Amino acid sequence: MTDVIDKPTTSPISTTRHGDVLIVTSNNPPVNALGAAVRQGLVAAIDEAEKDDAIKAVVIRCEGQTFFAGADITEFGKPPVMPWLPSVVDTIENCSKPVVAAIHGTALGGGLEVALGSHYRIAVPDAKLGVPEVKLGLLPGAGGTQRLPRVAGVQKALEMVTSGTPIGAREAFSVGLVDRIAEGELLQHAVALADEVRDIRPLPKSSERDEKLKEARENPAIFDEFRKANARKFRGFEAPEANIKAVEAAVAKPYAEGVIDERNLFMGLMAGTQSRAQQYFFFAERKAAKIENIPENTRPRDVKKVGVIGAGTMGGGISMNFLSAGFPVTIVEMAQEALDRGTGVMRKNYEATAAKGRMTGEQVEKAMGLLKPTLDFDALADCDLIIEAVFETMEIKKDVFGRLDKIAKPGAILASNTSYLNIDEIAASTSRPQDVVGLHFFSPANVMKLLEIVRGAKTAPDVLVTAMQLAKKIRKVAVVAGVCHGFIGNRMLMPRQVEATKLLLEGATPEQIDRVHVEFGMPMGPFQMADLAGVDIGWHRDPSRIENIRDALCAIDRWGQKKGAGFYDYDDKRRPSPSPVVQQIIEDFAAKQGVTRRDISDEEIVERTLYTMVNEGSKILEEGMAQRASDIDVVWVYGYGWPVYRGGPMFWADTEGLEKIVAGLRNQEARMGSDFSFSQLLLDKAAKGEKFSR
Ligand code: 3H9
Repeated sequence: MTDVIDKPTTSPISTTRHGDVLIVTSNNPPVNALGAAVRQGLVAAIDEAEKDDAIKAVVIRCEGQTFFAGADITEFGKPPVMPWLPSVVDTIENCSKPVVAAIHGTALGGGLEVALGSHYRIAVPDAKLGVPEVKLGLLPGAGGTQRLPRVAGVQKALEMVTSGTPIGAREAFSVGLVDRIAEGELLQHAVALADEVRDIRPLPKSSERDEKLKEARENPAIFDEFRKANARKFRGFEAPEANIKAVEAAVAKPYAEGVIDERNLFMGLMAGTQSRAQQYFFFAERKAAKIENIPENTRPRDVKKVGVIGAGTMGGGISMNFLSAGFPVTIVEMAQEALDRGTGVMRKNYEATAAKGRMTGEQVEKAMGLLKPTLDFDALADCDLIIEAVFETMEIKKDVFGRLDKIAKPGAILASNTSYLNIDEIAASTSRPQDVVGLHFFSPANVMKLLEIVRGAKTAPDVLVTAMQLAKKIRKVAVVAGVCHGFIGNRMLMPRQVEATKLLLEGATPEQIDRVHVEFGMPMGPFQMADLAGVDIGWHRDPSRIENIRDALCAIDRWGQKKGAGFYDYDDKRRPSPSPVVQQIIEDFAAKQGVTRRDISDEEIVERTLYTMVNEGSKILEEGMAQRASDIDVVWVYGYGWPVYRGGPMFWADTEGLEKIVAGLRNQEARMGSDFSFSQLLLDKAAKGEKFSR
């Protein structure tokens, strides 16, 4: 198309003309966030269209990878700069000439609100539209909660605002959120649409529509039904309820009043700790991808083929990640039976995903077709990345790496999935320690988003960069950890476990400790987790050797949910109930060890299980085992279900106040005895009034 450039501009918003259509283009990389300059530019562009009689219609579009991806989150918490987004969207809607939003990439949050303010929306087929504010602890605050239900219907709006998950352009078209799909060149189609509608009056304004509100007006019970159906998902979060209330206002009140409710609810969320935590976490996740102390422009190695050693639960899950991302995987086992069992489980997992409609049969076959199961270790010779997922014993790992050293091609990355062991020691059993790295997946490895990349003393920079890039390809969130026992996540789990077990002896029950953790927002407490994972994990398998409560449970077959009994009793639907047997075992142990049982307060549980984790996190940080405090938070949110509305353990400690954490730990210091020692960094930061997060 030939356009006449009207005026050069340093603003991210420029205007050009195509006939009598004014094309307004945003160029604000990387994601066209709606920062102050963009907002000012948009208002100026609409003003330009209003003032010029020759202009009959307007198209708003973006350069780069995406349509506006929302408000500029970096502006949150800073003094507001006018015009604010709600009035920009109103200005667009009130334009006396039709405005067409031309959407590619992702129209998210404020971006979708700009599109909703426009009179028409046209999108390319692979565009995505959504309101992810809820993930930042917010709601769409530029009229989105009021316009979206009017345009897409109340039910769809409720789903979108509370899940934050975007929908594809075709679905958006089917619910009326998009008026047209542009098959071909977007701008051309957008201008054609603008031409087509230039004379249609009155202009269709989203805020004035209400035919899609009728059903909910007649049946307001849908809101409580929606709340009930999603109660589990929303547990602990403030933003979903505020989003529902805002949509409820859209239905119950005239638009002008509904937007006031939206504003008040938005401000309430913005002032709260949860939204601060969730916004912090948004950036934490992105920061985690940045690897420190490596030369800039380090190029990744080429990885086309992946090898996995071990077809057990971990090896199978790890392989599935790569198969799903289109990598051929060679999986090696020692016995045919184990190999068949492993590949059978992988197929079953894929088929279960397909049964839920999240994969097609064709995709299942495609993924399984990329798998090469074999008993021949030498078949790994042509793999670019080989991940070992064998038994967690140093001797076995060393043996595997020694063998790999002999057969792997030069430059192949040799990775261990160890969850505790020393990567440097493993690397030393090869002649190429620079190629060795830890890739610690979390179980179930095909589901859990977290990947700890363990950086050995000699791991080459390009190996780290490759691992980080691969993590993205297999849709994991990766965090770099140093070599220490348990790395970041499991290392912090240890003090929690030690104190939780001691608390049992001192008078707490598994139910009380788990309740405190669940009320805090964790998906489950330490004993529920033990029952789920298996109480027998790491057990010495000698029923006559009973040294602690776990040994005692294992000796009588209480291995957890899989045996119908662990710290809890389970019925045939796996519903837990407190176990008198376990209670007796605990009391007997306490008596044997001379521990006087007493009432334990919930506060003590928090101080001894959660504050100790913060202390351990601080040690990890001061030893340089994590690159930054926010990486520790990413590990805990993605690896262990720490509630994201508390930001992660280190951010949470900041919100509690580090002085309070130190005081709480001092309260418990004597009881914790030699199991506990203070992190100097924590003490120093508390004394100086500093925080972990900056
Ligand atoms: C909102 O709209 C509120 C309104 O309703 C009401 C207001 C009154 N702002 O993710 P990536 C940065 S709330 C500032 O790696 P991708 C990001 O930090 C907003 N910066 O790329 C990163 O920086 P760096 C609702 C942002 O291709 C870089 O861009 N919208 C923003 O994997 C690349 O990001 C959202 O919540 C932003 N809004 O994914 C959408 N977005 O390179 C949030 C990104 O320095 N964004 N950055 O690390 C996303 O979901 C993804 O970024 C997106 C691209 C899918 C767009």
